[in-house]
Amino acid sequence: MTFVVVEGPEGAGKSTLVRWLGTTLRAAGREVLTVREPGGTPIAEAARKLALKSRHDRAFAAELFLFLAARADLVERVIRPALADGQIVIADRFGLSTIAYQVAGRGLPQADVEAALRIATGGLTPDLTIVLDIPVAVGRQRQQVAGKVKDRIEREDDAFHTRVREAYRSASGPGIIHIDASQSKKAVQDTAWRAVAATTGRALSLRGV
Ligand code: T5A
Repeated sequence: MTFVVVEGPEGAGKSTLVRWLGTTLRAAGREVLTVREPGGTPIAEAARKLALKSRHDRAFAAELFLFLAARADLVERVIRPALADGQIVIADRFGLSTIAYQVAGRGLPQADVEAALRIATGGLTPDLTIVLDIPVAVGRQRQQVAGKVKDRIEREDDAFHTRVREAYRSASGPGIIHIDASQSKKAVQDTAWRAVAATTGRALSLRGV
């Protein structure tokens, strides 16, 4: 069981990389589950709609708990069972998104958010977190070219998204790697693949497989 998370600002190429890793690992004979946050269960999809699409103004703490409600349901009902079943789980966003957007972006207190995060995840942490870095303007342009309709958070100004980007750039800790996502898709995939192969290989050998 290996838990891989792909993180980064808007338009960095997370979904593209998650799809590619899933396809490539399956082709290599691995059982893989890909998920995207927020979402992946009926409750999490409902929370996603409220967090990103609702026209109603909300307290920033209310927004935080919508993302955490989505995560709690996804972790308990989908991610943990898949990991227990021996699958590789690849998530498009996880806890670092909450630190980047709700702490750095919205200004909520980090220690309190981290405590709430632990409740939502039951302490589950990724084996590998791949942080894609992209300048705000380049990410926005990629989304525009892809025809993406802006959600509530994407409509925030450049100062907000610059704080988010800087939070990602300063993220460090066990299993966190950074990739310059302004490179070609192939260059990003090659670097990510080396990290995933090293992580899944280590996890497998630890289990004596
Ligand atoms: N949020 C989420 C919080 O505030 N707190 C939280 O705790 C969580 C979990 C989710 C929103 O919720 C917020 C953050 C977000 O605002 P979303 O709709 O799921 O929103 O959207 P994003 O995660 O932001 O995903 P995007 O689709 O905007 O960006 P991606 O997934 O990073 O980019 P992707 O892969 O769709 O690629 C965009 C375009 O770029 C191209 C792709 O082909 C595509 O056209 N591309 C590249 N082009 C050139 N070179 C490369 N290397 C490329 N890689 C991809």
